[in-house]
Amino acid sequence: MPTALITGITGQDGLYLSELLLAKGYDVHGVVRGQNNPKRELVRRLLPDVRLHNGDLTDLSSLMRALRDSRPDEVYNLGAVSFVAYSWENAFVTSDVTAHGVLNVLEAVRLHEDDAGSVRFYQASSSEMFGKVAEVPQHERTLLWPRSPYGVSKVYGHYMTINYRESYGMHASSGILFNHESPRRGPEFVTRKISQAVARIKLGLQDELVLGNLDAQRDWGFAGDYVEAMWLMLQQPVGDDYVIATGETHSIRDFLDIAFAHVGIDDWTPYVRQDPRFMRPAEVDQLVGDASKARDVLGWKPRVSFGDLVAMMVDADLEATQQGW
Ligand code: NAP
Ligand code: G4F
Repeated sequence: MPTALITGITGQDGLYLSELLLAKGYDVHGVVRGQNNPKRELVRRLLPDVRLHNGDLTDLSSLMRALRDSRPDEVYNLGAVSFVAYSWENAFVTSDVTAHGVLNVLEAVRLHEDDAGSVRFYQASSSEMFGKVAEVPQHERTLLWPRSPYGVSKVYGHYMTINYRESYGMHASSGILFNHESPRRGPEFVTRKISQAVARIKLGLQDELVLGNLDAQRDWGFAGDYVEAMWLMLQQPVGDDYVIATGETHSIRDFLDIAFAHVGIDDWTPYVRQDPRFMRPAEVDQLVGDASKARDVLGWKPRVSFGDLVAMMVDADLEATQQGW
């Protein structure tokens, strides 16, 4: 039975990846931070077969201990301060976790490998690294021009992963994932903020949705499809970098159109107000990825369309709101 260790197991992708690996027969271990993290119970409830280890990306020895105790064949580094807006106000914490945390995991794997042999490593890189995009669509060799402390931190982790591959011959892969969403998406991200609000407006519990920039465009896919690409990368003979995206881009307005129409509201303008509070110091205006390398080498392609993703999220929030979850 192969063994996997996942940082960020309590997050959206950590939960989907755990389910995928358990279904494939893996022994799944996860790193959970904090002395009283409420998400620990969530993982225990949803995934009773996963084994949890205390650890923090900023604490090298805790990661070494998690590796020693789990003895993984594959390590997926999904942990991060992942909210771009938050990263301007907490740039040092973001750098500690999202940048230097990657170095800590790579070091822990390298030192562990000296004793235990080869371990395959996955780094959660991001389309946010493309920032002020140099070309459309973006691919693996597109210039990186990050526009936030989060984006800069991801560039550090990305190049550090490549550096460990080249310096130590490590089987290290970097997935440059474009935005991916699901009913498990954190409520701070725009898609979930919209799907929750649409459900509440439909049910008469809310009458206004306050947003920032409605014109930014994102290449949005379904998280369940994207974790499959992570696994596929680690099944290849050598580590490499892959863009994972749908190849379609949509604005926040497009998302609003479909989400409101799904509950029978054709004109959302009376419900939506823009507030400078939600505008960013620097914006990433348009992201759209070219995932042809992943299609050709990994045989990966997205399954869930943009329209189906929006509908899935709104339906899940309607049910959750009605059930009082
Ligand atoms: P998420 O839901 O925000 O999950 C982030 C995870 O990181 C959580 O489990 C969180 O734990 C953990 N974490 C935060 N600080 C930590 C620390 N100091 N030590 C250990 N763990 C820590 O993010 P996601 O959407 O699943 O994304 C997974 C990864 O992919 C992240 O690295 C993200 O930056 C990257 N990414 C995401 C997307 C996307 O569209 N979703 C696109 C590209 C790249 P707590 O629960 O304790 O907070
Ligand atoms: O949903 P967002 O916060 O996601 P963002 O910034 O694209 O970052 C996500 O995707 C990255 C991949 O490219 C990941 F690496 C990262 O970890 C995260 O998962 O914002 C999307 C867009 C932005 O242009 C933002 O300005 O929506 C715009 N927006 C407009 N109003 C808003 C809001 N975003 C949020 N969060 N809240 C608003 O009220």
